[in-house]
Amino acid sequence: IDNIIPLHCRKVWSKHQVKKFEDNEGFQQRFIGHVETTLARSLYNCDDLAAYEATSLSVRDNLIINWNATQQRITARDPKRVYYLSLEFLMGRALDNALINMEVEKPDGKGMESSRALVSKSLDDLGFRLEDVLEKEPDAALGNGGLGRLAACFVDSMATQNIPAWGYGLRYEYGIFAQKIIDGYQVETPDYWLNFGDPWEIERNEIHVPVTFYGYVDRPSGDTSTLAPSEWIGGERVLAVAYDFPVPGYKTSTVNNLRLWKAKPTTEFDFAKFNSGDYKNSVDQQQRAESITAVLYPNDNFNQGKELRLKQQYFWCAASLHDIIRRFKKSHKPWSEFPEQVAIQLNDTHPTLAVVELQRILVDMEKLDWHAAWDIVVKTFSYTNHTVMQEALEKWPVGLFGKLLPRHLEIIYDVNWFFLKEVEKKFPKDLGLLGRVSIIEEASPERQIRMAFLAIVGSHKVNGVAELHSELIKTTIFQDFVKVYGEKKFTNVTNGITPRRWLKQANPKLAELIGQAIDDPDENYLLDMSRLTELAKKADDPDFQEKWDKVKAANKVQLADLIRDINNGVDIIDREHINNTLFDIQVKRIHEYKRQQMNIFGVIYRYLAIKRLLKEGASIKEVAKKYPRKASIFGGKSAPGYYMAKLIIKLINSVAEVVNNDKEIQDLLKVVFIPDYNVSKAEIIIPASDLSEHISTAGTEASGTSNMKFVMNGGLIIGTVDGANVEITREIGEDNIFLFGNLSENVEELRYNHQFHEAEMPTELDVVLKCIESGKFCPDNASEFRPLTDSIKQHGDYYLVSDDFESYLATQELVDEVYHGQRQEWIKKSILSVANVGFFSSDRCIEEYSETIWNVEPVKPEE
Ligand code: GL2
Repeated sequence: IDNIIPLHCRKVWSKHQVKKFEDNEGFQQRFIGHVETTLARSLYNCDDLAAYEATSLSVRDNLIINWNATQQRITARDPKRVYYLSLEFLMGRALDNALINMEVEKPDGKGMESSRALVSKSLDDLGFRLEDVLEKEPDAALGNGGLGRLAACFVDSMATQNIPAWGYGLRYEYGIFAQKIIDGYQVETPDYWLNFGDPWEIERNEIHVPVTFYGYVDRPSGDTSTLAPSEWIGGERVLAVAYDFPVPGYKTSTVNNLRLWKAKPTTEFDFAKFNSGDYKNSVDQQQRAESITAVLYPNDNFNQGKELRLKQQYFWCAASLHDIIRRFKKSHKPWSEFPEQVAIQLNDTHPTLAVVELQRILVDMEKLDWHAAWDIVVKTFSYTNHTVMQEALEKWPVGLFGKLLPRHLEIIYDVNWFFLKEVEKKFPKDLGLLGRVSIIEEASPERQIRMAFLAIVGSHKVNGVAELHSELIKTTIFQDFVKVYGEKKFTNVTNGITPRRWLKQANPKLAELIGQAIDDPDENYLLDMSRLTELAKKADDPDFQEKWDKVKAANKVQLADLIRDINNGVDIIDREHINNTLFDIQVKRIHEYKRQQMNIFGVIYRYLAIKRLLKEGASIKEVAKKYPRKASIFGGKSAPGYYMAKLIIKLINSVAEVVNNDKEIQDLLKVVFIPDYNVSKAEIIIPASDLSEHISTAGTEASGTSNMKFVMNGGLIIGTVDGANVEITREIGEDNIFLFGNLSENVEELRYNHQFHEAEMPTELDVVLKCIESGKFCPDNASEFRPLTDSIKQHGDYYLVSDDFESYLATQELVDEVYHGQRQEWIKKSILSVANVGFFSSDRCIEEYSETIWNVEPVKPEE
């Protein structure tokens, strides 16, 4: 640089170097500057939305300064970098998170503190309330659920730990749909989150990558072997344009980058079409480019197999790899060192095409020998599996695939051929095995590409996301691969969550109380959550218990406010008894395997039991002894095409209608469905829970991450022995969790039995199902919920509701006893749970990935 830019120019530049704001004055100058110039507004028409934008732009300025420094530092040191490829990043809101993570100097000059107080005070002086300003930010909801939120937690932790890491994804114009509930039914409306623009994104029109689809393959050398360098003559070209989102770490000046791609038409114009008079069509075709990144597919744990989805995947992989390689080439190192410079993590199989694309680039463009290239590929990639459910595993019909990506299909066939040769060498004549592990499935009516198998073959490590799940993949879906590769290729990294968002941001009162209790008012423990164990000493202290309980009560009031708002200003939960009402919450995607149906059946059972006691002449007080106050709170979206899940939502709302309007039961039971569950609602809901439900059929939920969030906020769990519940139990102790139900090793047999024997209904469930079938909750259409009851009675009860229902109810009774009968015990359990939740910080995950999979080290800012 010194040689290129003359000294006098450098002097002028450095004289005017942009500085970060560090005090109220500095912030206010920035803020007003952005209002008056960037937004072209004035004091007189600056509303909360404009204030949100100006605040974000001002904070972003500071982040960009740190971002530049971080990127320069990394370029100078040129360490190994991590690239986290995820089709989903469920980021939620950015401003509050940035305020918490970004530090400014303390007013007394003695050290640093979070910038939140400074900005709050500055806004106050300018006539705005930070709370109102924060509320103006729409959620960046570019994900479906746990998988996308995990990616968001991971980028936070990577920045916090100064890992040189970038996230790569897609900039969907429409995130996950907004859910409305109309007459009890889910109605989807588009989430055009970019309506007012997004102050957090930096559009980089200068960074654009051409991406090709369709066309045919040519081998200019005349060599007919598909292993020879080939030329792919594409039929359609679009441009990938980069949009960057700064990702600030906590208590560090490191700011990493999340790069999302948007599809745009190329400026090339189809003159042939134009000249033939087809101007309109030639423009239309260009326009279609933008549809690639228009919308996030709203399926969670389900593979739909649509061509546009495959297009999204290739578009994103091609653009990201191009970017990664461009950066690698700057250091002029030989290709053999690529895996020492680059680690690419595949978040599920969605980015598996990147494996094939890298092989294509190395062989076709860089002219490396096939095997040398493949060696580099495998050392570069690693793959995280997030599910064992068949319906979620990605497969592509070879016809569709070959049409869109003809050269990639050839490469996959060749990769498979060499892989199967290796297998055959190890296990001669085991034809069955060859068929079972082949990347190409000989299915009818058409062959399919098994993306998970391709990801395994193309990676050096494969990990599951919780211990139980990582064991299960080895004994079920990937069993044969363990035989081929040995155990060592398969490992576990149990999921985690960022305590900055899920404790500090969502529950500032609890974060503060913890800081006081463990003598850490600066909240450094958020960087080392093992320090929470010091809380255990206070678990029996009545004063501390009272403070703890007060925080919970205040959070419950906030949730009650939210519920009142969605109910047109009318309270559903009795305000006077909030601290005496057990908030029992299940919020997550609606899925049969997650068993919201079992939860609502339990609610119906309770309701009927209360009614029966009243009918038998018991007083409400007597009934309350057996069935004390409870609010059953639900939230979550169903995939738009998932009939059963939508019916579950309707049932919950129909039950709510009956129960909440039944004067006779006098508020002993309330049922609430919170529409449009998203990250910012989660930040209000989770801190308010007494109990949360994680009740999937054993062996189906790979990990779950909301279970960790609830525990971190002092809620207790009722759950099955599934996913991360197992390790949560190990960490917090089995006395502090309410486990029930059959174990995963029994599931297969139970399912088998259901097929051949008349379903044996436990009496409790029988009563509930009969009540539903009677039309009690849908008098106008008595058979409405028949598919739900039939799936249990007639269709084999695949999710084993009938097998777990009795132990579920019994465990709920135990919950009531402890919550209402031994409140101090309850609070003690809550404190002890938080004391031992440290393991589930996503910082721990990133350390494990860095050490055991990526082999990367932090690049710390100079002190
Ligand atoms: C999921 C799993 O269902 C969930 O149990 C897990 O916690 C997350 C993150 O690992 O991944 N798999 C998946 O396909 N989705 C998930 O949320 N959508």
